[in-house]
Amino acid sequence: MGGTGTGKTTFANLVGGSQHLVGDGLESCTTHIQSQQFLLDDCCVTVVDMPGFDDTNRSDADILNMIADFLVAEYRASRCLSGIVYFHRISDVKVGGTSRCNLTIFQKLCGEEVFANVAIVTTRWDQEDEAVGMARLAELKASPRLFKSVVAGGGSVVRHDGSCDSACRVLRRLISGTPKPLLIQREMISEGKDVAETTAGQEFQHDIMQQVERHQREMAELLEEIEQRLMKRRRWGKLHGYPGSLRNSMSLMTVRFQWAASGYQ
Ligand SMILES: Nc1nc2c(ncn2[C@@H]2O[C@H](COP(=O)(O)OP(=O)(O)O)[C@@H](O)[C@H]2O)c(=O)[nH]1
Ligand SMILES: [Mg+2]
Repeated sequence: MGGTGTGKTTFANLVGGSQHLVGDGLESCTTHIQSQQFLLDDCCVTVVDMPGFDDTNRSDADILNMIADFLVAEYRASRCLSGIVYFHRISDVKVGGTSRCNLTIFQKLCGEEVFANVAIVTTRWDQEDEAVGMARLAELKASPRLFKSVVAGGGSVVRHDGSCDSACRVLRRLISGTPKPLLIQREMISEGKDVAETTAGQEFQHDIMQQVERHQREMAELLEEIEQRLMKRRRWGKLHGYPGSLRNSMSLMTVRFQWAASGYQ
């Protein structure tokens, strides 16, 4: 799992030897969950490649539903994941809202009990100065809002140099662990929750509502500024009806935005 363009499919192709499309352009390219099986040290391994949450063509809600459906079907078939790999580009200068949100939902999807089976794989070391990359890695590991809880829960943060050896090292460590159900699997199957009621689903809705509130605040500020500028104008008489209609269309936009956001509930 991980954001779009972090190198998930490249990694899966490298270890599994398949030719799934990697995204060379600006748009996301993995639209469905794709898996492949291969032998690693005489052990039959299945790698599952997920689309990223910040997909170009599908909403985050669609992606979360898709991942949840897959995990539920696996758990019903008595299969648990031995390991979960989260990809992150070390070359990212900042960890913006989208990356942070991806990581939080990932953590809520897994649950702390499974962190020991998590490997956070950092990619694109070839595009970063060694010292800068190492300093950034240390910061990511120490930051409570980023990798710290996974590390504290026994997960590893590894550096992937793009080689098959490096990718196989990640997998060897994970397949030696004990497969455990993820939090979302326990919540949906043992507790009978709907995806929106799970910890990951709740986090997701919380993020959406925060975005709605931020947009509402920005719109209110913009409206205030427009109204003040209009008030200053001498031609006020001519424009008399304008602020009211502007306010109406902004209210309508807010309602539409909330309606779109509530589509997930
Ligand atoms: N320079 C560099 N490019 C990479 C690395 N890993 C992946 N890529 C490139 O990043 C792009 C997106 O990779 P992809 O595997 O499709 O990412 P996904 O969206 O996470 O599946 C492709 O052009 C890859 O060749 C890496 O370690 N270094
Ligand atoms: Mg992909």
